[in-house]
Amino acid sequence: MNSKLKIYFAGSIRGGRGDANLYAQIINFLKESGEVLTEHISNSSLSNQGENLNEKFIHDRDISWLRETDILIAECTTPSLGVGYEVGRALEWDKPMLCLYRIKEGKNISAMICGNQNLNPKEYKNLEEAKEIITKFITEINDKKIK
Ligand code: 6IA
Repeated sequence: MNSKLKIYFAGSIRGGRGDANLYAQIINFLKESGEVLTEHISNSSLSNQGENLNEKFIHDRDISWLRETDILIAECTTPSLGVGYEVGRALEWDKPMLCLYRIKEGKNISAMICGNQNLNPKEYKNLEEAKEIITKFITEINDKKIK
């Protein structure tokens, strides 16, 4: 029997919370396909200062989730050092990943993300399009798991 797909969703916290609602919608959609380890990223009460948790605790917990996850889905429109770091670590560990981004005034996706095909960078315009891209990606992952 297949175990539930573990999904690490990465999105900006201290980099800015402008897309927090969108993260929530993406996470809700991802929950139909597996277990989202990082559900707190959509928490609307999480400001760009975050929770008052011990920072080492947050780092170590997130890295251990990243280590155990089956896939990483990063929303990269709002530039975030943390998201960039997670993408880099996940790449080293050969985690299948999808880096979603929108072209938005005032936000320019880094060439270090959209210039590396191994990160699977995908531009999208709206939630519906993001869902289509995610569905295609997760279907491919599940097909590989079955084979
Ligand atoms: O640099 P950023 O804060 O934008 O980095 C965001 C990314 O780092 C997310 O994808 C998270 O996985 C991770 N991350 C950063 N801060 C937190 C956090 N609380 N809780 C969980 N994951 C986090 C922030 C508390 C802190 C501000 C005291």
